[in-house]
Amino acid sequence: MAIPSIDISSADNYPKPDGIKFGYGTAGFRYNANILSSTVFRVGVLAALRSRYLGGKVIGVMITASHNPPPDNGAKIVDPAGDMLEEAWETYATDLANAATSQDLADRVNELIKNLNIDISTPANVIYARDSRESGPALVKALEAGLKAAHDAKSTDYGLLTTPQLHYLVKSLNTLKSANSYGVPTEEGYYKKLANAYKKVLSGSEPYSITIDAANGIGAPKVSELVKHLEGTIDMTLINGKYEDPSLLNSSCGADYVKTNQRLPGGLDADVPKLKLFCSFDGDADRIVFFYIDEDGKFRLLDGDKIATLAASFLKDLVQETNSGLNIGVVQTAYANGSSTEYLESVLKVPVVCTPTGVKHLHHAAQQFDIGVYFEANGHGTVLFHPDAVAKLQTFQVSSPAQKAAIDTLLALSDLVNQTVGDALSDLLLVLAILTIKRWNPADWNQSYTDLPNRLLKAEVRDRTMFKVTNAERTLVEPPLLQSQIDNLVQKYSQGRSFVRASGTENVVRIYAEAVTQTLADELGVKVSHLLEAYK
Ligand code: 16G
Ligand code: ZN
Repeated sequence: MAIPSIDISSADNYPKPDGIKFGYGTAGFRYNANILSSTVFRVGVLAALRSRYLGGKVIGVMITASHNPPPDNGAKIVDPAGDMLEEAWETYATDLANAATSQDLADRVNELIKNLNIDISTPANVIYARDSRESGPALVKALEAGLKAAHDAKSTDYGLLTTPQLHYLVKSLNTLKSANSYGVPTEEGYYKKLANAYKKVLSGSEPYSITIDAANGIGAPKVSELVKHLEGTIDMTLINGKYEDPSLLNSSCGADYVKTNQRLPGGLDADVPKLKLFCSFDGDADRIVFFYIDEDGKFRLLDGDKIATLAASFLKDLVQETNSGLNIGVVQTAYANGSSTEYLESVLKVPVVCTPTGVKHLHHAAQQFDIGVYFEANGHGTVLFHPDAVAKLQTFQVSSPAQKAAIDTLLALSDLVNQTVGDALSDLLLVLAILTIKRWNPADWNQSYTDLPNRLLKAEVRDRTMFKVTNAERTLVEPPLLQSQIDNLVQKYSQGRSFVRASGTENVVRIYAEAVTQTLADELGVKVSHLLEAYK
């Protein structure tokens, strides 16, 4: 008789709610926490299978709903290299989550084992952590039950972490004792790696002063810990740091609030000093945006596009000094402001690739360069240093002190910047390092290019799956004719650009419009959204 793949009796404790179809989307599963326990149990089962399928490599599971409101939660699986779950397995995750009964679940699991030829006697190894949400501990119990039901997978609970810290641990554990070991696989190891790299890049500089809005999330205690390791090399003030009160999470604060509303987060004094740098994390600290008040008292956002251009221009200069011939590219999505793309291509002369929305797409495209900078406008992103490029720099024959200094800085940056996923803490240090070296205040940073006015709208439609896109989401192929109607509108606007795509996280279609003035961008956006009324 075949060995039963999972212990059905414990699956019975986590029945799937009726009438809901779960989907593993760009950011894993994300729903109201009340309906999530069956799904998280099954994530445990799948993570154990994934680990066995990969010969016992360490797989991560993060319990978080990022910038969503406090009642939500979610789960995402981290692959051995610290990147996102392989796409084919997203389908398996969705399939298991939707099994109606425990028996149905066991059948689907058996089928997977058979189809993928998984040896279930291979020991599985899964690590997990959660953000600061109230529902976290109960969902961790469901996850542990799923891991146990899947033939007692070996597992380690890392408690409260930011999402990128868990990614770091997964990669570090899987590269332990190898020639290219990523880091010491502990939370302490993470802080030390970042702090040492920062100190190397910035020896002897004055500490840069910044106020951090931590969205009342897990980023608050973690950035405070990081700052301790930085030993006075940054001058940080923390606001919205009440992570112990989960009802405050992302409430009128955090990266999503600041980016969407283009305004200061709550929790600041009325009198905000001008030209002082601020930043906001999201709820699990994998996303960051910066901002400041300019000399005229106006709020100015420095979003993912501004981070990408700052990093690309700095890295390009450094690479030139090394004379190493390494190439640099930038990866953006259709939401990147047209001015940023223009600046990268025409002024910096850096190649730009556009991919569909979602970190995994940008990440894969960035891996094609020696140094790949990727950022979504919303502040998700990082800089990837290709392992061959790092090896080349490490063994490079230097001929001048300037060249050596540039190589040392690049190598330190490859340690400073999280190589697994966008990381608010690591991106924060990257930006501060560049601003310190350039002696720039936020206005100096902002003046590289001026954003084109833009407008983001959403529309409810009867079925968002009918909106099919191509060309990295910039062109609709279905419904027929809609794209040519949009094109007809766009050509009437100076510097006009607009596209429509179905959201991956909400039941809506998003409309983006850009034009030479705010009035025109608004008008174009509204006109395009009128076109969508036919699909209500
Ligand atoms: C998810 C993605 C984020 C993307 C957003 C788009 C990850 C980790 N997160 O949150 O990168 O910007 O979805 O949302 O990939 P939308 O599909 O609703 O526009
Ligand atoms: Zn996040």
